[in-house]
Amino acid sequence: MNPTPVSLTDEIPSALARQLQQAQHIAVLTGAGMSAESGVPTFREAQTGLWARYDPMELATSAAFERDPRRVWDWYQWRRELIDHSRPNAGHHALAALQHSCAHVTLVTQNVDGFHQLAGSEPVLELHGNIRRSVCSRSRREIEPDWLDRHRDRSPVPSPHHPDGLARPDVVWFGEPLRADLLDAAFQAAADCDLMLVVGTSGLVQPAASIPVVAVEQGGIMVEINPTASELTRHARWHLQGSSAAWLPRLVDSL
Ligand code: BV8
Repeated sequence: MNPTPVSLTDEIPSALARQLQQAQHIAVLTGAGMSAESGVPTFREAQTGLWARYDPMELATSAAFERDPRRVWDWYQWRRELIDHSRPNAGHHALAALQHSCAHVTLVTQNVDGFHQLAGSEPVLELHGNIRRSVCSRSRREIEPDWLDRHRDRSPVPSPHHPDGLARPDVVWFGEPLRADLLDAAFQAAADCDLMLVVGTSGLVQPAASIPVVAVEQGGIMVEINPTASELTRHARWHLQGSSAAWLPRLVDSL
């Protein structure tokens, strides 16, 4: 399929507006591009500062954590700091408004920053976890923030739940399985929806990137929001070229 490109200076095509208005079940998959305008670098943009020389794909693995827990823990502390000083943007707020105004919206995210919830979205299927939570590296039991506070001058931080455990972020690292219940719910939404919004993702990371393909294979219409083409663009009926913070408020206002 060759998607119809729509630029921010174009009117929203009437056929697209109609498909949005008539959709009974809208599924949404968001990626790191969703938070770009909140000042959080996407996964594939060069990292800034002291982390510029590290590849996130290398650091976001259990092997990296076993090899050098201090470096991986410090990287996540740096990202948490960045996220704590950032806020959800107009795109996050538009999706929250969509979820509250439309009967059936399933929001699935690959992001770990919690911005969808901060903007008021609920429920959010966080396929890759949430960087704001920490768990024991051995038992995977959640570690309370006050324990981390009491040990904030240590890196790595010992776990209170296991003598050999360390605190690790509650995220899914490369090579780790996603929570089956969340993944099943995401694929079920793709199988049921009549329209799937795919926002700010390169479509490179699996199995998340297969979710929109299921939607299209069952007859759903895929609408992509991304300034550039991605691995998923070829499945899209419409490619809204531009940022999510600009496009999402426009789309939601048109409903
Ligand atoms: C697993 C948490 C199995 C950590 C992340 C096939 C099937 C299954 C697995 C695989 C497979 N093929 C390969 C694999 C392995 C691997 C994988 O996908 N590798 C890829 C890279 C080749 N997958 C896994 O390892 C997964 N695990 O399947 O396990 C298993 C089963 C049983 C037992 C054991 C194992 C786990 C994947 C999850 C990894 N964790 N995050 C952390 O964050 O630290 S993924 C990470 O990348 C982030 O969550 C991020 O969201 C995600 C995806 O990237 P994107 O969101 O797309 O971001 P990206 O930077 O790539 O792109 C940004 C886009 O935004 C761009 O297109 C850009 O144009 C656009 N953009 C920029 N600005 C804007 C914008 N868009 C809109 N507005 C803007 N302003």
